[in-house]
Amino acid sequence: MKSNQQEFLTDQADRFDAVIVGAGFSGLYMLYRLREAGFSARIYEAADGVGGVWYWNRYPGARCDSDSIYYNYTFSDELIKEWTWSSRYPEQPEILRYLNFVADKFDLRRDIQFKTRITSAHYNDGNSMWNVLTDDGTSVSANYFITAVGCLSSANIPNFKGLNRFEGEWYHTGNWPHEKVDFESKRVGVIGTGSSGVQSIPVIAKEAKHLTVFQRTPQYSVPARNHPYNEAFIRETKENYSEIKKQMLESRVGIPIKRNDRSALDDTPEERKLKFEEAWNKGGIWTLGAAYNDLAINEAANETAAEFIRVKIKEKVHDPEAAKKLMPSYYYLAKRPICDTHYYETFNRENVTLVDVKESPIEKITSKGVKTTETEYELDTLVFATGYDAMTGPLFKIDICGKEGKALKEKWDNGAQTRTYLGIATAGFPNFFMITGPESPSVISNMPVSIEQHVEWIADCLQYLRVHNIETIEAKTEAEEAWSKHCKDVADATLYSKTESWYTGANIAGKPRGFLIYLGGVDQYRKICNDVADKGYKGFSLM
Ligand code: FAD
Ligand code: N01
Repeated sequence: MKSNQQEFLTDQADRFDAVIVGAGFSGLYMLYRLREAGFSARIYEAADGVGGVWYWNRYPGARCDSDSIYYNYTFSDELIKEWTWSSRYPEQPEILRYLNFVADKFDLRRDIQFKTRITSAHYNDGNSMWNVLTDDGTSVSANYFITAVGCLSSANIPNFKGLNRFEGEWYHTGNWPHEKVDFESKRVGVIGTGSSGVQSIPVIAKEAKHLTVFQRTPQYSVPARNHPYNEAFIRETKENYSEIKKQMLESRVGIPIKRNDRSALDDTPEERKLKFEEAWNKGGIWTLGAAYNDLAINEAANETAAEFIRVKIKEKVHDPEAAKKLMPSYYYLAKRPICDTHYYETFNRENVTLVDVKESPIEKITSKGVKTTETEYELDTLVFATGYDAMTGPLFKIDICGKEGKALKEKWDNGAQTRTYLGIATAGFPNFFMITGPESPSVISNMPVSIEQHVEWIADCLQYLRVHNIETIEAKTEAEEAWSKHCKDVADATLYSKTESWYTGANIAGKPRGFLIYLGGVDQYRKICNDVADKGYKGFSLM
């Protein structure tokens, strides 16, 4: 007897207008738009549920750091009316509930195949179709291959010697068990102090017998100032959402924050302190960076904000040695900004030890714990908050081959030569679209805004092709060369590309360096994409 899945694949659906990979924010909306436009589409999702990041990241303290009223879909007025966020930065379960609510409301599940990983997608030059293979060996074909794989879905577990010998339990924040992990009376180690570490460390510290934090690079973190939303605020937000949406679209990062159009160096130290204090008191990741217009481009201006935060760390952390270790020196904003709830204060707890692994690097994992060049830390549980092989990582996990069998990984020279047109398409790969692909604003924006823009652009494009009877669309090499150069020029005018981070690939051993994010702002980027479409998809070959 055939299983339900086999029946489905052989009997009805081995050919689609579009195959979409991933059922997070991106894939769900892509499916919705394509269905609305009358295309047949199917999502393949490795997890057994929708949600993407919010399905996988169940670690203690996981929550968004975009204000929730902006960290949602805006395409449906009905959805805005029906869903109410509890607080400024809700926790992971609430965001996952939201995405499940969306999937149910728009009846999306019937076109999603869960627990299925896409392993390869090969373009067939003969019939201009994509042949897509899943990890259960099933093959399907589609006119369009659309990746909604996320920028941060390929977990990075550093290749420490000896991990297989560790006798305790270990977890990566981005692949957290569904059951509660019990830290009570445990000696816990957390490696990594990026956003995931900074969110989880204060929560784990409260529960664990002892927590050892292994820090390689200290971070600038500002207070989140999370709080419940009150009824009046919710009512006002819902009533004015069309105006709020307009402001989101017109902003640089997809969140309506007014940037002070003044250099930090034009104010006196006293005036600057007032401005920074005001932002610090508002909290959140975007406010301090918007206090002046040159913090991300001018070293001296940047240092004023960096020093402001360092002074705050010194004030919060009682032990001067620990405070010193926690003070960052890289350019503020050039690594992904972070906000926290009592992160620095956690290092005042008796049961927390901070280990600087730049000073004494981790040599290996032993059966008992973590051995640095100085000492061995015995642990029952080890948490890897070590981030992701971002941007290209999830794409390279799929064997994607374009015209004449050329692999994406080969074309991009393992990432060293990543070239895209608008971050959506790449030459040599007809009818292939990437949602929030490399060289789009993606991770330096409030992502749902960028996701909606990409999805709508792609859906409009497919309708244009259908109306004009066009079989294939492919980025021109000269268009992508120009776009990649533009991205690089914009990044090189800032401090971002001068700082080692996961933005540049520096967090992954052996990964080629490059800055794969468009920094021109989501407002500007939208205009460019619309202009390309308005000019009959300028920069693309249509056949
Ligand atoms: P994802 O949510 O990553 O979904 C991709 C899906 O594709 C996953 O479910 C994955 O299983 C699936 N997939 C990947 N490869 C395959 C394959 N080969 N076969 C089948 N399935 C596959 N951004 C913000 O703007 N604000 C925030 O506050 C914010 N908070 C974040 C918090 C955390 C902990 C993390 C990790 C990221 C956060 N982000 C935030 C960034 C986040 O990536 C985006 O906001 C958004 O969730 C991305 O949605 P997505 O659908 O594009 O990708
Ligand atoms: O990962 P990260 P993350 N030895 O790469 C350290 C989003 N997000 O999961 O800085 C020792 O930022 C590494 O050290 P260093 C958000 O976009 C959002 O925390 O490379 N340490 C760093 O400290 C975010 O930026 C939220 O020197 C090692 C840490 O591990 C992105 O996801 C929450 C190491 C990794 O930090 C990624 O965040 C969570 C090694 N070999 C995530 N390798 C929100 O709040 C790495 N490290 C919304």
